[in-house]
Amino acid sequence: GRAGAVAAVDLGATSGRVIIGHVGRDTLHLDHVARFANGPVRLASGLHWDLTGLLAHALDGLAQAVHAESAIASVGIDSWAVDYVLMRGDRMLGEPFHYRDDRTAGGVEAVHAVAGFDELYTRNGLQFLAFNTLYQLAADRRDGHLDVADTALLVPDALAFQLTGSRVTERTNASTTGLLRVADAQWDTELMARLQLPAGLFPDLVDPGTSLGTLRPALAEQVGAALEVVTVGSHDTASAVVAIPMADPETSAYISCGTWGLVGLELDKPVTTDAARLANVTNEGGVDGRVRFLHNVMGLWLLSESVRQWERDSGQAIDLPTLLADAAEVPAASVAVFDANDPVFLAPGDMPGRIAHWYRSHDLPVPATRAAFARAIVESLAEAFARTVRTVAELAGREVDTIHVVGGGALNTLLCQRTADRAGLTVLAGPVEATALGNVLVQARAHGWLGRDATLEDMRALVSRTTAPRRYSPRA
Ligand code: LRH
Repeated sequence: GRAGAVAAVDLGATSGRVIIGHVGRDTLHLDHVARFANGPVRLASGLHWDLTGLLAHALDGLAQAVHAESAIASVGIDSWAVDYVLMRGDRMLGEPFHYRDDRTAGGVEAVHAVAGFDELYTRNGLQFLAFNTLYQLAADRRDGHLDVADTALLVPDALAFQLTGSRVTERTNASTTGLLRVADAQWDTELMARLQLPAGLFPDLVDPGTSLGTLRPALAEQVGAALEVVTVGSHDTASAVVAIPMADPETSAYISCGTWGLVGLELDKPVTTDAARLANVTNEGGVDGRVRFLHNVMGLWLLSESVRQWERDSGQAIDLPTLLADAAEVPAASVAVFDANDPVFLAPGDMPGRIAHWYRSHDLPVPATRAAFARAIVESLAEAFARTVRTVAELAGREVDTIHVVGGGALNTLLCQRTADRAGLTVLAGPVEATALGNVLVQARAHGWLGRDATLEDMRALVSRTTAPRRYSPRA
C-alpha cells in the first residue's frame, strides 16, 4: 500500500519535539529529529511562554527533518491547550501568558458574575479550571489588552499562522476555550457578547485534517522545502487519544500522562448531567467529533517540580530513574495519600514544601526522605487516577476493565503498577509517543494513505499492530 512521511511539531509544557512519521496502511514508525526545552518565562508582566523561541526551534527541527527525509508531505502542530496569543494584524502583542500564571483569579469572578459555572457547564461542557481561556480573556479585557487586539490565536494556530499566514482555529483545541458550544461545536457568540468579547476574536473553526497552505516563501527557503501545513488534533490530548490502542472504547479508560494526567473515556455524545458537573468532568472535543470525557489530575508535574526544587536546594542534578527505584523500596503503607488535585499545587515553586504543608494542615505525617516524597506522589497520583476512572465510568454508565496509560507516564513502572493495584484493573502502558502518533496519523489520513474513510478504529488498529503495550496486572 501507499506510505509516506510527514512531520509532527509536538509542544509539551516541558519540552518540544520535531518528529518524522512514516505512515501507511501497514506502516507506523517515528524518527525523532529534534528536541528542545520549554517552560515558563518570568517576565515583569507574569508567567509567559517563549513562543518566538519555540517557533525558531520548530523551524530548525523542520529543516533537520527535511534534510533527513526529502519526501515529507506536510507538517502538523499540536501543543497544550487553552493558551493564546493576542494579535493586531500580523503582529503578536507580546508572548502568550502561561496558564499557570495567577492573573486569572479576577477573570473567574468577572465571568461568573455574568454566567455562573452551572450555566457555563450546560453551554460548553467544560470542567472548571481557573485557567480556561475565557477566564484568561476576561483578565485581558480588564487589563485593556483586548482594546488593541483584533484576533486571538491558540498556540498551535499561532504557530501555523507564522508558518503559513493562514488564520484559523482548530476545533479540538477551541473546545478548551469555554467559548465553544458543547451541543454543536460552534462558537458561542451569544456568550462572547455577554462577556464583552468581540465576536470575531477567534478566526473561523476548521477540523483536523485541513490544509492551511504551504510555508511562507522565506520560511520554505530556510527549511529547504515548501512544506504544506495540515491541521491535526492540535490539542495535544486530542492527538494522544487518537493513538490509544483501545480494542474496545466501551470497556476502556485512558490516562494521557505527562505534565498532567488526563483521566477519562471516549464517548460519542457529551454527558453534561448535574452529577458530571458536580464531579467536574469535562467534555472536550476530540478528532472526528468524539468526546473526551475526562478530568485533569495534576500529573507528573508534582514529581518534576519537586525534583526541580531539590536540585535548586542541593545544586546537584537528580537522576529520576534512581529516585523512582528508591521510591519503589519505600513501603506504600508508610506514606499517606494527599489530594493530588488540590489547586495549591498548580503554580510553579517549592512543591515539596507545599506537599509538606498539605500533610501538616491535615495532621498527617510528612515523608521523611526524598524517596518517601516521591513514593507519596506516586501513591497519591495512582489513587487519584483510580478514583477518577471509577467516577467517569459511573457517570457514563460504563463497565471499564482496562486502563490505557500513554505519554511519558507510561515509562513510570511504579506509577503504572500502583494505578493497576489501586484501580483493581489491568493497565496497558504505551505508546509513550501517543501524541506524535496521533498527529502523524491524522495527516496521513488527510493525504489518503490510510484510505480516505479510515476511522479512528482503523488508526488505533494500526497503532496496535505496530506497538506493543506493557501489561500491568492488579495485585492484591
Ligand atoms: C496537556 C494539556 C491538558 C490541558 C492542559 C492545559 O498538555 O493540553 O489537556 O488541560 O495541558
